[in-house]
Amino acid sequence: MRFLTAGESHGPALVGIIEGLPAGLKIDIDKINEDLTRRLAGYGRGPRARKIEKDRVEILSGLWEGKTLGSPLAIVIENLDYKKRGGKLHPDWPAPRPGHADLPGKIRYDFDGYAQVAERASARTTAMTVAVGAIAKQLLKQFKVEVWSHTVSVGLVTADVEATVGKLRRAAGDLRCLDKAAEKLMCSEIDVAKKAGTTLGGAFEVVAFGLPAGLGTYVHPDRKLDARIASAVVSIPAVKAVEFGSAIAASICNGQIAHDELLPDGNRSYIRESNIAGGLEGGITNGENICVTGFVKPISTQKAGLHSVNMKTGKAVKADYVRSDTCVVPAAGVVGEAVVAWELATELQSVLGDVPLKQMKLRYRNMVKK
Ligand code: EPS
Repeated sequence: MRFLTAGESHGPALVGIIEGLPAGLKIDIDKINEDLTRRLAGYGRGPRARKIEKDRVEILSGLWEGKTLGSPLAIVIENLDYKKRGGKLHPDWPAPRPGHADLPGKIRYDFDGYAQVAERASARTTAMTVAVGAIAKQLLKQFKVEVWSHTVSVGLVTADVEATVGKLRRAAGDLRCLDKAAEKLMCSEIDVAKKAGTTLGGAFEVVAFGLPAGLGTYVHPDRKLDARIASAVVSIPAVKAVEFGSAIAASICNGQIAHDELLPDGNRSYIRESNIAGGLEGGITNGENICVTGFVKPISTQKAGLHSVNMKTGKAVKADYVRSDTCVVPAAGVVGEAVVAWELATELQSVLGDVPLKQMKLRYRNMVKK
């Protein structure tokens, strides 16, 4: 399976093509739209996500009576902001925003402005990532695999939670944080940051439940499932670091307490009482939940502005501001679910083969029996 997306932030639409989905998968459009709505939500989102965009997918090909044909799925999400502005190009600005792709992007593509960079470098494009991931989730659901996320921290406030599938399915609220006392504090921190004209980062955790042991491989670096998931999570705009399980804490422990030891289960097999590795050992699933945390920097567009240079006059200025979000951590978590789901679904298909869903399920039954 593979996918491509296209579309600019202020263009008419975002477009996606998924190629290689198995035939016979019933696609629930409402479920895709639910994820799109979850991505637009969250305390600290800016005026465009809150008031202008109402993301909905239209699927133009690849379906027959709601089920996949095995042919490419063409997906469209309209940018309502485009209509609102009458299709006018977004005006350019003279001083690049430090932290954004503005400056390196202009150098890379030899543009004469920054708007041309920001159109595609915008996190707006993650709406299509979420639509593609929502379809991957529907494929995984056929194998009883579920992928969810929650907000772990915003600024200095960290949640104290154990994320279970039941809790995560129901995770709602302003920031999709499972620790409601921490969520309240996070919202206050966002208010303070907004008032100061600045932004806040944080962390989200994505958890995949129900995966069998043995997916992925150690035989080549680019095929290691942890490496692929890490790459996918870091591809999300503003995500600058990734952690599997409790890797950061483990890095300061000695080897006696940094691993998930095996205990006999009384049935010639084993159990584990911890998941420090986050469900992956040697680039292969070990049967525990996959737990991956994405660390989000505070977004660079901010009202108070950062020191920059007006490249037309050479003068010191503050970077321009039009509108933006104050905090995007919960939205990034929904994108995290999408990219993790995609990696897991493609891995599962590569193991089970490019066959219709019915056959995939038969093969899966044999695989998990062993
Ligand atoms: C974004 C800048 C803002 C955000 C946008 C991401 O858009 P604009 O420049 O039009 O104000 O609103 O996020 C979304 C619209 C979205 O759907 O997530 C950026 O520069 O990344």
